[in-house]
Amino acid sequence: MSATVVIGSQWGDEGKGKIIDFLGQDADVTVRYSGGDNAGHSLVVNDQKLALRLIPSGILAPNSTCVIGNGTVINPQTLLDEIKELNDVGVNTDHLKISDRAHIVFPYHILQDQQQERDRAKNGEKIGTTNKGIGPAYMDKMQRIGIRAIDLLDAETLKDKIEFNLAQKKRVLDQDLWDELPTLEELTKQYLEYGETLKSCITDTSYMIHNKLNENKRVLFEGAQGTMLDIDHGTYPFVTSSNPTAGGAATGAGIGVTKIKHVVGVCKTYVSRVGEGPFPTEQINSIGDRIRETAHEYGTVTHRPRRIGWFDGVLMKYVSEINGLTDLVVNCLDVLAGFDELKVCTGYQTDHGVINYYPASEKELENLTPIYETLPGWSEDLTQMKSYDELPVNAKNYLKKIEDLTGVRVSAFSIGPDREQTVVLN
Ligand code: 2SA
Ligand code: MG
Repeated sequence: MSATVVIGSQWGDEGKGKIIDFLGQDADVTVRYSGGDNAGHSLVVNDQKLALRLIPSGILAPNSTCVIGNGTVINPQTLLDEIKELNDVGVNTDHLKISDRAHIVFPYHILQDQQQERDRAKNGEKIGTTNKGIGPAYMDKMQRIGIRAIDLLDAETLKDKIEFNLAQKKRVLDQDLWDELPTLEELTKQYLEYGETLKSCITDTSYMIHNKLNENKRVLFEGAQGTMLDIDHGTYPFVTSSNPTAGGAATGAGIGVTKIKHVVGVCKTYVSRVGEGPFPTEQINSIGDRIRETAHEYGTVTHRPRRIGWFDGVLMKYVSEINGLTDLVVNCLDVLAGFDELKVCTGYQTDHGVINYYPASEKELENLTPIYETLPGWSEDLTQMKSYDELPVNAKNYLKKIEDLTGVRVSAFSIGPDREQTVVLN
């Protein structure tokens, strides 16, 4: 019996998809447990680039079972588009299962997302959401008015629930947004059709995962987004509305925390963030621009340019504790080649002294100054290297520094986007 959780240890886009793809080769079950189509895992397989939003990357392993767990919010149209996209390139999706308890995203959630961003913009406090209706879908879940996958299979229940929800939404949407909504009849018809199409995948996935664990199968939980976007532990309110952290795997898939044996944190050698919110080590200068262009740091889903900053040891220590990391995978070591000097943040200077924890206060986060340690860079191209031993000494030292700052063992690093460009350390 072994369950591993892979989580993003920054603000998303750490390259989790690649590592999950790598680990997923051995997994019997792969599970998404949080978020919705605001996530985006890009994978390169046989020179083919695939962008998955809802479906676990493990879908590519033909013998695994793929689960979209109860902790997610599912936009059925996105899911069906994704299934088609995979089928079109010859990937079989028959092994995909959706939790009957997962919540469903409706068009009014997307409009409500727009409404909230519009309202917040008036105070200059936009979150910069992905505009997929994620926050409002989770709001409805918490408000106990959400519509779950199981409801798509019962016409009467579905219609009643949509009717109730439309009455609620009428109170919160501006007229122009309300006018964009389909009618009760149109929505019911459309979502019943989704239910009909997805019927064979909708099941009690928690029960399924339990059975697999009891059969000693290997289960891999695929984190979406990143720890710093967690609703509880991230840079609130500039966060997403779910728990991408490791604990979210237990609630978002319906398994006991004692089943989780390994928690793998994925990070980059630098930090990136999309959307608004605090980012202590951000580099709005030629350093940030250079890394963004070298590493093509643009969003998979929204194509927004990502904000870039130096590696933040304070943040990463916090992240390793919040998740109980057992391993760290460091991506994008190749990207830093050619810098004379590299900086890593080792503490925060505040007006009440130096701190080495991640503060909750938005004001404190805005006003602090990172304290950097400077390390010598390397000029060698790392992309073709096959082992740790081949690395230039300064690259080795950089990895060692990451281990020292986080207190977590680096068990693999990557030097490019391909599956072969991952080096596992023993
Ligand atoms: P939302 O739409 O309510 O979840 O947005 C709230 C904030 O969370 C940020 N956010 C993300 N940031 C980075 N990556 C995300 N997802 C993809 C990924 C993105 C991609 O997992 O790789 O590659 O295009 C993601 N999802 C949400 C968002 O920017 C807001 O700051
Ligand atoms: Mg991404």
